[in-house]
Amino acid sequence: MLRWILLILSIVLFQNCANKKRGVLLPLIPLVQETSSPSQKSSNPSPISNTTNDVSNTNNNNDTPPPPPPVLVQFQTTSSSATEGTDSSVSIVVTLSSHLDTVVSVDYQVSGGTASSPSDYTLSTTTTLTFNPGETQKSFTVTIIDNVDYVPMSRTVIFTLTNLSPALSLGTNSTHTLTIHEDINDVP
Ligand SMILES: [Ca+2]
Ligand SMILES: [Ca+2]
Repeated sequence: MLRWILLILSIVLFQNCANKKRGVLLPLIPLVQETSSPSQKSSNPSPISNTTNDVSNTNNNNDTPPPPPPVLVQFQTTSSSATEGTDSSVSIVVTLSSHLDTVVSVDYQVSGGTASSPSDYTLSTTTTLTFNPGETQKSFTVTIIDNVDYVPMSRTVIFTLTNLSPALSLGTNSTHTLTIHEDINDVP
């Protein structure tokens, strides 16, 4: 009977020892797996981070280019002159700083001066200058009137530009002064 008891105790002790060993060994498996998986994770993420960097770099490279400088519209010169009785007309030139691919326009108008219309000068009824694609220069004509009145001084006509197309900006030569000298034949 004692032998049976000792035998059973031995079996129980052996199983406990075996269970304890399993208890130690079994956790080794997940530990090994966890140890190996981070190394795999650490080796794989690098391309991802590089890809992210590449994307950011690509975004920087694809930034929209800066807008082109504005196209300036202005008078070619700020002044001109004509003599009544000698010059029948004067051509005043308006320019663009560079050509465009679209049609743009600007209006010219009289904004001041001492000359009178129609006794001293006349203008075309159309005061819009239209620049077709590729054009950078337009002009308008001022007709000088040969009257019989004598004015002991020169007269002026001041022109300005208005109603610019959105693609245009006003340049430095934003006004033009035409001086009309008196006709010596009108001197009394
Ligand atoms: Ca005259
Ligand atoms: Ca006159």
